[in-house]
Amino acid sequence: MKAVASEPALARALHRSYILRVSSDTDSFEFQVSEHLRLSGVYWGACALHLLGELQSLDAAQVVSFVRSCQRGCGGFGGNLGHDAHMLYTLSAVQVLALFGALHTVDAGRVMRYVASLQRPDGSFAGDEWGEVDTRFSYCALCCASLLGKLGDIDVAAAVRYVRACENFDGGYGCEPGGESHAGQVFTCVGALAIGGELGSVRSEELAWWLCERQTPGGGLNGRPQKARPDADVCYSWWVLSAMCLLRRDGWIDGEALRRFILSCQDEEEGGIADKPGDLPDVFHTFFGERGESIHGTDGVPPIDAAHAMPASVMEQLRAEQALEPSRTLRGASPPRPRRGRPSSVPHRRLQRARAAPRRRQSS
Ligand code: GRG
Repeated sequence: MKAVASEPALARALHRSYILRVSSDTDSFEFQVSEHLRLSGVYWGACALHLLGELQSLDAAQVVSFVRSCQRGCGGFGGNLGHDAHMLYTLSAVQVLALFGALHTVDAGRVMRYVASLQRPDGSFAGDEWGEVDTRFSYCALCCASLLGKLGDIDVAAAVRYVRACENFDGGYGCEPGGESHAGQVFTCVGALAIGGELGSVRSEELAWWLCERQTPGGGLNGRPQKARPDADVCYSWWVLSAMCLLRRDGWIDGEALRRFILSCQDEEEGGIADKPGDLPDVFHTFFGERGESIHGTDGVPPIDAAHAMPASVMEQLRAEQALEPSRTLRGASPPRPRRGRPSSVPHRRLQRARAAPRRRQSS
């Protein structure tokens, strides 16, 4: 009888061991070269373990204490002990504390004073005191404020106006007004608009077309048009899909082909997920690969809040706690939960036919 090849599946136990191994092997090359972004590494690793139902494998008290020691006098957090504060690591710190149910251990008002100090008159945010401006930092500011239940501490209307000014003719978004559309920036802008309560201002159809055209013949996703092949990278499973989820159009891509691509990037002997098939795995791509699985509801990975990039269960708990606080200033409800499956109005086959047909582009 012919042997039936076993279906590929997420190697959950191997990924758990991989994350724990690379987090504790402090002498490794990878650990040494990621010193400057340790706090984000902790977020990727802890969140990946949470999605595997294995957060308890980490020593919560040790992680929370490390995060708190990265806080600087200004209220923001650096990427590691003694490093300068930056918006990127301030968000990672807040996310890790939320994952461990330890947000109450920091003074939220102090963190928000740092975040608010980086908002400029045009509504944009700088990443740190040196002034680089990018829509990534707008997202970090809005996400931090939302997780801390303190959206009222920043000028949300101005922040949203700035993000909207970064929209391009193709429906995508860049890192500043006029900047090239890129899937990473699309995530930050759509996430920022969702948190700011202005998701309705997105040209959803145009943007969803641009996003679903990021799927390559191998099933993976790339970050922008006109890339040389092979250009798909596992991290775009998150940047693209989360934006599509928020727009409720995640069914416009072929989820099964994407799943096959993500699984083909797994190291099936040592664990971990790489950016592309055959490359060495790392924690960043392990985290984003799992998230792609989460959005499609496959391999038992639980749902994720696409706007806050946090497990949905953690967000539910946080919102329940904040609802009890009289000072809560969050405007409106949480953004829509990620949808599972494809919307019936645009079945995948119809989309493929539509892709093959010529279509009119909106001019700038
Ligand atoms: C909490 C999930 C989360 C994020 C925090 C930092 C941040 C907010 C978002 C970053 C969004 C972003 C810009 C992602 C893109 C990352 C990436 C793979 C960049 C590579 O850029 P290129 O130009 O890659 O080298 P391509 O693939 O376009 O050639």
